[in-house]
Amino acid sequence: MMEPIRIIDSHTGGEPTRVVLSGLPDLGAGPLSQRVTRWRDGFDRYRSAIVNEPRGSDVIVGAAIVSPTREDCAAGVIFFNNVGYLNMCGHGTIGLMVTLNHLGQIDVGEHLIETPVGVVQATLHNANEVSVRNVPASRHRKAVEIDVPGVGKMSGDVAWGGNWFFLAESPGIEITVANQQRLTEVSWAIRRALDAAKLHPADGEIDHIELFGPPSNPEHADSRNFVLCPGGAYDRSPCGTGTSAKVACLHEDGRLPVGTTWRQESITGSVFEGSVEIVNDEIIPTIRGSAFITASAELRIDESDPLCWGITD
Ligand code: PYC
Repeated sequence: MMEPIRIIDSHTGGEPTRVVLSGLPDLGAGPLSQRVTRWRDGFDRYRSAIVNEPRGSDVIVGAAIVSPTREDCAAGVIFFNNVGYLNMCGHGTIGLMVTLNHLGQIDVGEHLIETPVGVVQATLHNANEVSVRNVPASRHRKAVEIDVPGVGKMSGDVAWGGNWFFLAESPGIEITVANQQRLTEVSWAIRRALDAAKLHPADGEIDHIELFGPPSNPEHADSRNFVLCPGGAYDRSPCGTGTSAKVACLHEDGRLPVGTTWRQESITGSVFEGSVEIVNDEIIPTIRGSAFITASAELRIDESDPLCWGITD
């Protein structure tokens, strides 16, 4: 039997994070982006074993703790999901911080976390609440017109918030869990339209679609969103990198001055607060949300089990 994989599960505003504490093959040293490549090329079945069925589901985001390259970082982290690896993950960083505190590895206060796209500054406010001062966010293209089969012409922004997003108003579909199937179909159609229009930036793929509608209660939130993740699951949280991309666009439109707060509600009703700072002409978003521990376990990989590496296509 192989060494078990130790995990702690949490959810951030409804979106699960599975923090991996041990049991992964050695990914070597060096920049985290290189370690992602080594993992993808040499050991991808571990990703599948950890997050895919029968142990996981399409919704789970994995967060493997790795040694940081910088001594001032509390941890390095590689995020992954049912289809691959994420650059950065906001809800996952909140889950990671709450998990590290649960393990007694960090206290309330500021900590640096290294991700494959840069170092983020995370503040643990108490056992559950975390702010993440993210990597710089920016709008790449404003009001891009695309023709979406079955929907018609849509206009939206392409923006980076640690992952690439297409952000648009929902085309007349109310953002409710009851409508998640239709929202998913439309968001896939948008992804295909972005492919057809060759709108992807040179250094990445727009693999997250974010649709907006009115909040359930304007006293509690400014907007409600639906976010389709790369592997087809929708984010149960307001999406940390998606909220970062949103606040960057709002700031560039003059709708979110420095010092003000945007309250982004998710399809499940959970809320992240977002704000921006300007440093060296770059927009630095901060998002704040809460996570709760849900489980602590050892995953067993028994190679006599034909599905021990997860169910894949
Ligand atoms: O919170 O940044 C996020 C995120 C990305 C994918 C799922 N959640």
